[in-house]
Order: sequence, then structure tokens, then C-alpha cells
Amino acid sequence: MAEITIGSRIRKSPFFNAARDAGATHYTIYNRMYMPTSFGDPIGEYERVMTGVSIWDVGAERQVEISGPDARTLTDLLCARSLANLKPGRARYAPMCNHDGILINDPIALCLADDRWWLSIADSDVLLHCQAVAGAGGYDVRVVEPDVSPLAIQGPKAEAVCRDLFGDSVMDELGFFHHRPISLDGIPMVICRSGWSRQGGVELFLTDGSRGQELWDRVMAAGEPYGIAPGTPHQMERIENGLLSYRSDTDDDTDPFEAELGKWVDLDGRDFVGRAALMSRQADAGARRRLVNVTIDGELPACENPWPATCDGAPAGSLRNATWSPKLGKAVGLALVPVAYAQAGTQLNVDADGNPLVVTVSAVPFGESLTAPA
Ligand code: THG
Repeated sequence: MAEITIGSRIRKSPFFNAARDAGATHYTIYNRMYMPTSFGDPIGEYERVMTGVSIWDVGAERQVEISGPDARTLTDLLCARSLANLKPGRARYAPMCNHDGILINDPIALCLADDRWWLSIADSDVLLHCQAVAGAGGYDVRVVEPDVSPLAIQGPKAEAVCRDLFGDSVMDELGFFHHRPISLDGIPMVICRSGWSRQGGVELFLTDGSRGQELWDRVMAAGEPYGIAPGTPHQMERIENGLLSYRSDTDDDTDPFEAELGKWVDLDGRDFVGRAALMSRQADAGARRRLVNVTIDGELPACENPWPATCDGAPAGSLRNATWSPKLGKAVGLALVPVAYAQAGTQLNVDADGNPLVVTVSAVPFGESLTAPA
């Protein structure tokens, strides 16, 4: 049984000790930090986020803070989705491209004030990219990684926990993707109605990393009557509900249209990093590939690699991720395939590290929730 080394070379979230003491069993490395991925009971953790409430250390979702007179202009330029009219106190899912139109992150952009923004990032070093674009363009901004670490409370009972913690008026006014600064017994944070599940909940962006244990304990205590327990962003829930895992579902040459993020790309009436390249990619051949849902027949081994797919012997992309779906009662996955193989019903042969699998492209496009058979 291989284990990951815990040491000082990889950064720790302010909730690291709390999550470890609570029984975290598996970690991934995300933004050069440890991030828990399991507490050893995948189905129990799935049930909890689907029907109850769970608490997640997602402190590795770092913020890129852009502040100063040109903050809005630069943040808008960095994102494929327009942020020109995003109001303070609001957030927007905003994919980012490099100058070749390749997806390099899929952050949530939070407008804290007209001159202060956070990009709440997925796993890639876009701080350097943002600093370089700012410097090369002579923008009047400061671009840093601040001491800000999200703690997620997710699941249908998250609402009740938050009402007990923060009061009804705060929660009544907090719409989806709305946020505001708040404190709990003097612990400073920004509360946002967001999170990487479709089961509802909030994220608490702790703004004093020395107080992670205190915040974790406060949330656990408030959640006790509702059966709260530690969990993590969940592979089954997010694949069932079409949430992208950047760099897990995508490779180093995926554009946002291929990743099915086209609805979050505003090509018209504005410029942004990667726009010109995306325009010519679109004009050339349309999206070369698509990320599709598949259902899987056969015994599913642990998906540790993108597995190559073929169709009638011809290369047909790869199966990037696969997991059991409790909702469908069968294995499902995400395949990144040439458009010729993206139609519903197409069958692909997959070499799962020596195990042959037959997978079928689903009629439900990636980005929508899979529906259980009637
Ligand atoms: N929370 C925070 N930061 C993050 C994530 C998070 N950074 C990386 C990663 N997760 C970003 N990925 C997503 C993907 C989808 C959504 C949120 C984060 C999401 N999308 C809605 C949808 O697709 O319908 C809403 C989009 C919108 O209205 O703008 O919620 O989880 N802090």
C-alpha cells in the first residue's frame, strides 16, 4: 500500500491538522498543497453530501488577489468570461486561457470591491501568469496570493447549520454566488454561497490562517445536531452533476469549448487573453474534441490514468475519469474524444491498464446532471 509523504516541502492548509485529526485517509496535491480526498468511506461520504451536511478542507483552492485602479480591467482581460458588469459582493465562474486559447484554470472570480478581486483558483500556477500579464501590460495593480483559505460546508442541511452560525438575515440575503465579509467570534472570513457540489451550501474564506482549527471546531459544533461529518469534494457527486475537474478531466491542450465551458466564454465585443487563438480554433474546424459523459460496462479498476480509447480500432481519445454512480447504479466516466466519436450511443473500447472496458457515450451532455433510468 503506497502512501504519500507528509513533510515541509508541500504546503498545508490552515485546516490540515483538523482534517487529519478527523480521520482523513487520502490526499491529493493541489496548488502545491495537501488536499484531503477521502476519509475512507466513499459511499458514506457521498450519502452525507447528498442528504445531510459535510465539511471540506478546500484551503488548497488558493486566491489570486488583484487590487488597484486597474483591477477590474486586468481581471476581465485574464478571464474568458466577461467581468465588466460584475458587482461587488457577486461572483462568477470564469475560465482562463493562455495566449494559445488553452484552458489554464477555471476559477470563481469574486468582486470584493471595484478595485479588489479574488480569482479562487483550481490546480495550476496562474499567479505567475497573472503577474506576468499585469507587468507586461503596465497595469496599475498589485497581484499576490493572500492569506485566504476556503472551508466548504456542503449538502442540503448546510443551510440549517449556517443559519445557526450566522443568523437568518445573513442567509436570507445571501443569494447563489453572493458573498460578504463576516466574522464568527472574531474569526474573520468572507462567506460565499458556492462550492464544488450541486447539493447547496457555502464556502467560508478564512482570512486569518492562524485560526483554521477554531473555525473548523465552530462549524463542527454547530453541525452536530445535523449530523455533520468531514468529507471532501466528491468524485461521484461531481461527475453525476457535471462539474469540471481541471487537469483531471482535461489535458495540457484542451480549450474551454472542448471542456464544455463554452457557455462561460464571451467572445464578442471584448478582448481577453486567448481570444484571438480561440477565434481561429473555432473558425478552423470547430472544437476538435469534446468532453462527454459515458456509461461503462465491465469491472472498473481504480482510474489512476487517462485510459486510451479506440473505435473500430482507430484512436478515439481517452477516458479521463471513471467512478461508480450510486444514482445510476452503474459505473460512469468522462471521456475526452474527437468530435466524430462524441455522438450519444457511440461505443468505445478502452484499455484500462490492461483491462478491456466497453463504454457508451451518454445522451446527457457534460455539464448537466445525469438522470437515473426510470
Ligand atoms: N470553490 C472555490 N474555488 C474553486 C472551486 C470551488 N476553484 C476551483 C474550482 N472549484 C472551480 N470549479 C468550479 C466549477 C463550477 C462551479 C464552481 C467551481 C459552479 N458552477 C455553477 C454552474 O456551472 O452552474 C455556477 C456558475 C455561475 O453561475 O457562474 O458552481 O468549488 N472557492
